[in-house]
Amino acid sequence: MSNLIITQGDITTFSGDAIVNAANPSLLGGGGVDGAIHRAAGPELVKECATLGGCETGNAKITKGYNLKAKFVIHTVGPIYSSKHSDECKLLLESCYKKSLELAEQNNCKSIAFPLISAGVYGYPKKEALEVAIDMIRNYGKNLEVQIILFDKEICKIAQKNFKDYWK
Ligand code: AR6
Repeated sequence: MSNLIITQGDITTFSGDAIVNAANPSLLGGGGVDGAIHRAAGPELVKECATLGGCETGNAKITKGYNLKAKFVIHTVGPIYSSKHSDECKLLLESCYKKSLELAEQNNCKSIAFPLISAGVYGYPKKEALEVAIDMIRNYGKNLEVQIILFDKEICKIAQKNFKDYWK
């Protein structure tokens, strides 16, 4: 049995130790999964985020989960995809997963859920984004129960077709 499952759903309903947010460098909220997480967590979340001094691309910062079922939110900032700089984008996306998993372990998390970072507004190719997520979680998330929670039907189809061993 793997400690990783890929499933369809809304990450804001995850009840476990931590959910990861695909944030922007301000950490002050936005659209997509970021907007959904802030709406579900309530206004205390942005207040704590405002004390963190932002976050660089490829890095991650942790807050409490407030009204969410998850204890923590780990905010990470994925790269804005550019095909001219695809190698650099990949390194930055890898770093998002590594830093997020490290923060989860440092905070004694046992379970964590990820959205598909950078695969929405930031334009990272969806299949490649899934490959990076799976590789990094397999390498750095060995002590955690991990879910990748997909929202977008097109990405679900890609996952079912290419990564069916993890699909649930
Ligand atoms: N649960 C799980 N996944 C979701 C949810 C949800 N409730 N809502 C959307 N997604 P995006 P990015 C998926 O655009 O590409 C924000 O404005 C979505 O279908 O949220 O990293 C930030 O503030 C997609 O597959 O994040 C930044 O400015 C995935 O989450 C910027 O967007 C990521 O899409 C970050 O862009």
